[in-house]
Amino acid sequence: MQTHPIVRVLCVLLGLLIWLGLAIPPVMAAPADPLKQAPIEVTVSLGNEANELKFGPDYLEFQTGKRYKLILSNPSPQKHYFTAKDFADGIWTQKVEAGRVEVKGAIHELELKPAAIAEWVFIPLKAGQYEVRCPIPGHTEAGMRGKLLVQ
Ligand SMILES: [Cu+2]
Repeated sequence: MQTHPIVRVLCVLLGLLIWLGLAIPPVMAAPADPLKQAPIEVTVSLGNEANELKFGPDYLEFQTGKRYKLILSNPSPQKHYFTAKDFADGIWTQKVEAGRVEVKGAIHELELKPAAIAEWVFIPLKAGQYEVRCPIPGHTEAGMRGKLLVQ
């Protein structure tokens, strides 16, 4: 008994549709995991070799949802702080790495002794304009302050 030509055509079309369905990857890809984003590196120095009381640079911009690695260094001959409490309240800190130590959890303030380097990895969550300063007596007043803008 012969199969009707229409049936054969329909079978070929059905096979083609099934094959296409398997061959086409899902259109909706999962959103990128922010934790898997390569961090955007931002470097700030606390003071400088000439012992000037300032941050370099003293203005930084961030975007919510992006992953950052803020590299803090102190090239000056005295200790300094990076104090940005409101900024720190609006970010999610993944970790702070300094030397062979990694600290996890909320961080509000870092103290860097001369020649120290610390890396702060975080994702900004809340837009706003924040202040960073060094609260050692006289330092903020002398110019050790900066602005942090989160867009
Ligand atoms: Cu200072």
